[in-house]
Amino acid sequence: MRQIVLATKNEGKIRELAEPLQVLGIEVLGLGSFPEIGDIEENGTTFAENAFIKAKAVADITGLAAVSDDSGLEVDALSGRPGVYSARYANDMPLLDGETKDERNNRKLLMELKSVPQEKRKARFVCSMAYVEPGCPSADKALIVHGTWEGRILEEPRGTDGFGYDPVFFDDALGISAAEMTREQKMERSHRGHAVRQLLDKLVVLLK
Ligand code: ITT
Repeated sequence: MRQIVLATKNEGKIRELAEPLQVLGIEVLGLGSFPEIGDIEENGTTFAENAFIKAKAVADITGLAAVSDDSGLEVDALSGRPGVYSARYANDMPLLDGETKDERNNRKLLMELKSVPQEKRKARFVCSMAYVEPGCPSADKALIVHGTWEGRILEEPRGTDGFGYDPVFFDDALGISAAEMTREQKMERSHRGHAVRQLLDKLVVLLK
């Protein structure tokens, strides 16, 4: 069976990505199988660059093809921030007692948008996903796909499922937050769902 390494440490992404890739008859290995892989510096300026950097690093170290996901939230009222810095957005603020990093990001976001009215709270999730084989010389030789998800930022978190910014991201079509969706509903609508379906379509052809 063909093996692919899922090049992410984010448990939320692993929950959403492992299954669709397995459907293709691929054995999906996590980074847990490769403790020698340390932190990979994401020093790209775009989601696509960072996705390539992560997948290439993992493919070259493991000798196996790797799939990565670089994603984040672009908020119109913040001129597209936090964007590629979404994971590190609130690192400048101390964690409150018992608070997770995701909760701190959401707290900062709601603070920054405090005086922004409903109609100006538009935002989108963006995802670039890369499939990279060992020794791949450059991003233009890799398989890179993209997905987006339009929505708006709530005034209070809603829901307990999902991860990251899901509790503050509202989907107008379903009338619920991303953290109130089942995994299936979220994958149907989300940036990651759109990207992974494109990736699967292309992989079916490539791996034939
Ligand atoms: P890896 O680099 O190990 O994959 P990461 O969490 O650092 O994990 P990114 O650099 O891509 O991943 O940062 C993505 C940020 O955007 C992070 O804060 C996520 O919580 C958030 N994010 C991405 N997709 C999301 C989703 O579907 N729902 C909520 N938040 C999401």
